[in-house]
Amino acid sequence: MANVAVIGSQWGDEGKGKIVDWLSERADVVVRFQGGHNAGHTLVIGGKVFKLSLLPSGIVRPGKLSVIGNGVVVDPWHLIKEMEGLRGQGVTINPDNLVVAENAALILPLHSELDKLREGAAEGGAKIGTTGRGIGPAYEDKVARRAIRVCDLADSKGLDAKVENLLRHHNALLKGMGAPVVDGADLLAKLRAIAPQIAPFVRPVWEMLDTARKRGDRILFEGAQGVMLDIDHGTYPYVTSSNTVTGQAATGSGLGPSAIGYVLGITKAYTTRVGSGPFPSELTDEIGELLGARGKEFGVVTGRKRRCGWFDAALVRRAAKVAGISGIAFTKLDVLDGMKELKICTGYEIDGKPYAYLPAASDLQARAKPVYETLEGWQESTQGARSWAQLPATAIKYVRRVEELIEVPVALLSTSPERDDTILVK
Ligand code: 2SA
Ligand code: MG
Repeated sequence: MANVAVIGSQWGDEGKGKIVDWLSERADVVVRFQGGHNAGHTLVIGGKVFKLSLLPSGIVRPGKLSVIGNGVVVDPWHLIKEMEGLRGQGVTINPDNLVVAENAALILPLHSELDKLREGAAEGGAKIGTTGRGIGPAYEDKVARRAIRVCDLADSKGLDAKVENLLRHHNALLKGMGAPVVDGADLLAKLRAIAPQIAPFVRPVWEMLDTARKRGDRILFEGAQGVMLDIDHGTYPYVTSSNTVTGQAATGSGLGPSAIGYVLGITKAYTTRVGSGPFPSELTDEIGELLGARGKEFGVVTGRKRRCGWFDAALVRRAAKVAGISGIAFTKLDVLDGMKELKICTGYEIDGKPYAYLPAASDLQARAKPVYETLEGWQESTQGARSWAQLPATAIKYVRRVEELIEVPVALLSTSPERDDTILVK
C-alpha cells in the first residue's frame, strides 16, 4: 500500500475519523499535519466511541506511531487533557507511540481568549463562527515570527524573552480592545509547569519520518477540516487558518511531497457546514432538518448544529482538483435512504450568469444560487451494506452520477459509523 493522505473534500465533518481508523489498521505511522484541537474525529470501534481533537486517530490502535507534525498548532494543556481522557478509556499513550514535532507552534490561553473576544464583538458577516480554540490567533503569531514553539518549552531561560516579545504585541492589542492584559510572569509559570509533561514526546519529526520511510513503514497523513475551509482555496474569509489541502501534508510534517502516494478525499453524500459563510445548496426546510437529525450533524468539539444541504458536486469537483484527489471515500449514503428524490448541485447562477465553480469574491459567493439536477431516490435501507450488490439500483446510479460530476472515482463506500460497514469499490 502506498502512503495515503486523507483529505476532507467539503467543509469538514465528512467522516474522516472512521476512514482514517479503517486505514490505520494497514498503516504503521499516522500523522496530523495541520489544524489543532478544532478538529473533531469520531471513531466507533466495537460499539465504543472515541472522540479525538488533537491526537492522530492512530492513537487508539496498539502498535502504531502517532505523530503531531510541525504544521499543527498545539495547545499543550489540551494535549495533556485529551491524553488523560483517552487513558481513562483504556488507551495506552507514551513516548513510544506518540511524538510531537519540536518545531510546532503553541496555542496559548491568550489565543483562545482573543479568538472568543473577536467573535463576540463581531457582528453579522464579520462573524466567522470559529470553534473558539485559538487556532487563528496562534497561526497569526506563527506567521508573524513571534510564536512560542514546542522546542522553546525546553529552554526555560530563553522563554522569558520570547514571552516578553509576544506580550509586547498582544498586550497592546488587548489594551486597544479594552480587555485585561496578560501577566507575563503568570504565563511563564504556566508554561514552565506544563513543559516537563510535554518534554518526553518532543522529537525531530522530519527525521523520524525519514527513518520510517526508509524502513518501508506505511505512513498515513490525517487531514482535518476540509478543502473548502483551506486558507487559500476555501470560501475566504469563512475558512480556518491553515492549509487543509494535500500539499500541507508535506509542509506540515517535514516529508517531501513524493512521499504521498495516494490521496483519498473523504466526501459525504450530502453537504454540511458549521460556522458562517456561503453554502449555495443549503436547505433551511424540513429536508435539511431531516438530514441533520439522521446524520447526527452536531459539532464534535463545540456541539454546534451543522447546516445541511444537497450534495454540491461543483464544490467537490474543485476540491478534488486543488487537493489532487486520486479517489474518494463516499460516506453516509444511508442518511439519504427513503427520500423520494435527490438533488445534486452541478453549478451556480450569479446575477443571471452561469458559473461552473464558486468564484473567489465573497460577495459573488454570497449571491450564488445552486443549479440542480434531480435524481430518483431509493426506499430501501442501505445502512450497513457491505457489498455493492446489497445496494439498490437507484443508489448505485446516484453514486455513479457523483463520480461523473466530480471527475474522480469512488474508491470506498461507507454505510454506517461502524468500521466494518465499508465497501471497497476498487
Ligand atoms: P477555526 O476554529 O478558526 O478553525 O474556525 C474557522 C472555521 O473552520 C471551521 N471548522 C470546522 N468545521 C467543521 N468541523 C470542524 N471540527 C469540529 C467538528 C467543529 C465543531 O468536527 O465538529 O465541533 O464545531 C471544524 N473546525 C473548524 C469553523 O466552523 C469555522 O467555520
Ligand atoms: Mg469534524
